[in-house]
Amino acid sequence: MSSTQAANAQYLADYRPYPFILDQTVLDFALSPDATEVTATLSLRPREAVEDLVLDGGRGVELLSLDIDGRAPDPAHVRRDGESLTIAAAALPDAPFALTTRVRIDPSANTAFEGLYISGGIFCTQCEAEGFRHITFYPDRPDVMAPFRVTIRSDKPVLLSNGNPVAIRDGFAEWNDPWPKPAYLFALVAGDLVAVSDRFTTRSGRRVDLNVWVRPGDQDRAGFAMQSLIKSMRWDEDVYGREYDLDVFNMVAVDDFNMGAMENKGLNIFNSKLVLASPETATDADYERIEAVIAHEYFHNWTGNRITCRDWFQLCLKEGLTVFRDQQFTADMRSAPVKRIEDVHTLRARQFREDQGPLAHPVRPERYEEINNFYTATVYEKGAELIGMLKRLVGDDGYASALDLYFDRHDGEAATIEDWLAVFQDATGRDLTQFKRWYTDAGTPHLTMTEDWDAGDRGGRLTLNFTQHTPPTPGQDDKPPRVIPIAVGLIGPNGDEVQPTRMLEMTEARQSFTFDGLGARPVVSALRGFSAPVILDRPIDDRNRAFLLAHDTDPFARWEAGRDLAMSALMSLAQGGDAGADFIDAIGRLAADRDADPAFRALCLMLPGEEEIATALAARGATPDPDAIHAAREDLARRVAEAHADLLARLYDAMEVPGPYSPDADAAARRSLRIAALGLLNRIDRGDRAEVLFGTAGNMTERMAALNCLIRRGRGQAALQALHDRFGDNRLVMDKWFSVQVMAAPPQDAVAVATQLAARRDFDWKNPNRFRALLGGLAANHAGFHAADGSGYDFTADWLMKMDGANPQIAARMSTAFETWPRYDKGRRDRALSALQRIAAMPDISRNLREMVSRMIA
Ligand code: 0A1
Ligand code: ZN
Repeated sequence: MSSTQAANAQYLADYRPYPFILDQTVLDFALSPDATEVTATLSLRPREAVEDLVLDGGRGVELLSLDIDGRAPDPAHVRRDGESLTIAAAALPDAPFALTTRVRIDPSANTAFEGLYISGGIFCTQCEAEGFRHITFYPDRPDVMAPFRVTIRSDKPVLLSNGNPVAIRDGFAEWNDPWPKPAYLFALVAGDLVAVSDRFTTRSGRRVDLNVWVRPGDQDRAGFAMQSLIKSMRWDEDVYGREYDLDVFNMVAVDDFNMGAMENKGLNIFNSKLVLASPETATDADYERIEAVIAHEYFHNWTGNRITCRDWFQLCLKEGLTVFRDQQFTADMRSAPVKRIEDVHTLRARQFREDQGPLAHPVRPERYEEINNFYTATVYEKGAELIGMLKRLVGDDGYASALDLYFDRHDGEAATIEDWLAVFQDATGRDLTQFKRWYTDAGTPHLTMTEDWDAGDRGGRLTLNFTQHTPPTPGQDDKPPRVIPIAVGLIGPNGDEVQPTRMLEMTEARQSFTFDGLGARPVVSALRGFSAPVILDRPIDDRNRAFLLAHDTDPFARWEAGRDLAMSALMSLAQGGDAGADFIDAIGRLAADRDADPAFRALCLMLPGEEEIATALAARGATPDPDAIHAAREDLARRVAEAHADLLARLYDAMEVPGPYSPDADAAARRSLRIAALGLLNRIDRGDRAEVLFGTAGNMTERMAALNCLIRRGRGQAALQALHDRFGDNRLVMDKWFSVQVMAAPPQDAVAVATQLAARRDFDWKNPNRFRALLGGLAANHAGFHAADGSGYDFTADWLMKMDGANPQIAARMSTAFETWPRYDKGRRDRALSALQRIAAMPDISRNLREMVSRMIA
């Protein structure tokens, strides 16, 4: 790494409080698309002795005037570079003072969607993590918090900011946010918008006006978002005792947004795909995600806004906890076991994958160059797993009292992971020194379990022997043992549970646990509920896996047994062997089990994805062959379909949901089982069922499932045309139209399909959703992206380079398509590396993309 790169790095160890206290922020915006003027008055006072005052401020911020207590300082005391503005201590009073700056910015030129920009004619902002510095000069760091007063002048009809409205009239609005907040939670929206409105009364009787703001014409797709908000508000009161704290809560949907959504205080801004939904345009998965993300952003009001992060190294403090809370919420709204399985599935697909390669980092990183590169599965999803583990270790009551203490002790503060753990220690008396390693040490622990059975000892004694080992990750070679909660149950030979779930606490590198008085040897159900984010290796044969799939009382462990069976069949097929009959038999019995939740059966029927298989192979030290994996998976799916053709056909018919569409969990569960059956039958019915379904489906869930099947059978053209004819002017549906074609294309055609789509006029690549639809679609086509000739790598690299000039955040995020490159064969590795080197050599590469690529090729 060159010294210039190292000079850009930020280190946790370097933290120092800001030398000034900010008592109040007053902002005035005179909006104009290419020349917006921002006047900022900051009431500051020195924390101790007066030092130079350093304000963050990007290149696009043009300073028009600056004064201190109404007077311009000597210009010799004001220094500007590309990233900041410094006022020498000599120009500052040793007492409270007001600093006023006037700046000009150009929102219309902002294609990075960071700071103030325009999306479809709507002025909007995105300030996390460091976007505010593109709006004005400011101490843009989360531990500098202040109440905000904001005035907006604009001819747009709706003018919004954080907090409560003070005055709204034609061309003018004033907003007051009394809750001190860091700049990253600032927001402003100005546009031609209409609201779906409702009202909520908090349990202490505060009346809150709720608005979901959308473009005129989109109101009929905003009702579900409003209902999700109301459910979230009630749930946070019921479960965490947290009430909302302003008179209004506004949500806005915009089409151009780098991420999913943003928790700005009292003014959440959403990617429109996470607000707008109708049965005609959104799938069941979209509905579930909308409900979860709205909850997530709302929950941030307490975990993120009222208590924020001291610095960006502590990002997991708000994100891990808020993801955990939104997972709990979804579990309560829908099916808890199904939600747990889905979450583990996502964790493995995204976080285990990240942990396995060059981008692995701790849940709390200690160094970064560009913080936007750390909004990762590790910080979010693994961060949530750590909260779940803590809860398991201290129990539900311990968790509840720790959370109460957290809110009491840190309300209004910018906190750290040390503060978070101290709260648990103080509330429960438990020493969490070893647990902290989960935050500081990267990598997925590998856990092995062996069994010793002694029929003669103590009425039948079972000993479980565990070892833990975490492979090295970049910059961290040695990993001391962590505390691992391992939930274990035992199932007797007749299928009855002889030992209900017991939480074993492993703290050593190797450790054994015994169970006595068992009579006959039981089958061990281990890591129930996925009690820790580890990879468990145990010698178990397919017969016992099938036994667990049939009898385990823990739904996660049951699903996992089926997963293991499928993996074992796939590994065997991928290596030229045969598929074990156990999997095919067991899966048939489960599919036919009318007592089981249809959503659970659907999850069991879905074979592991190609990426997941590759990750599992790599974790075992093998080199995944994308083509062989693709072939093995197709082969197994066809065998399952052939073996269970009648059963699947019956399920497909029986799971039809009569009546008008409803996105509720039960209806969605039936559709998911129906679609899982369709996906398998599609292998043997030439796509005939899919064709009928596409023509008759009254909702987007079944329509997209059918389209996917048709493309896989090479007969998608007419359906694609029909979808385009009907929904060509709906951006969200067209995003699906782009992605499904690349994702479902036969691997050998994927790059050609992507190339052809990228040449279309409606491939509006600067729109993050459209770009992700196409490039993300290709990355999701495992064997297509990893085409042996390197064409997937080259296509992706070309587009990342182009995108980097417009929107570095999106380019950097999409570059993670390459994060697994070191695990493939030499030919692929060489081609991926040369694509990455080509990117690295780009003359004006952004800090975002440069950091990602240099970590990947380090
Ligand atoms: N805090 C938001 C996610 C978010 C992060 C960064 C953004 O811009 C770079 C935008 C949104 C959340 O967790 O929902
Ligand atoms: Zn969040």
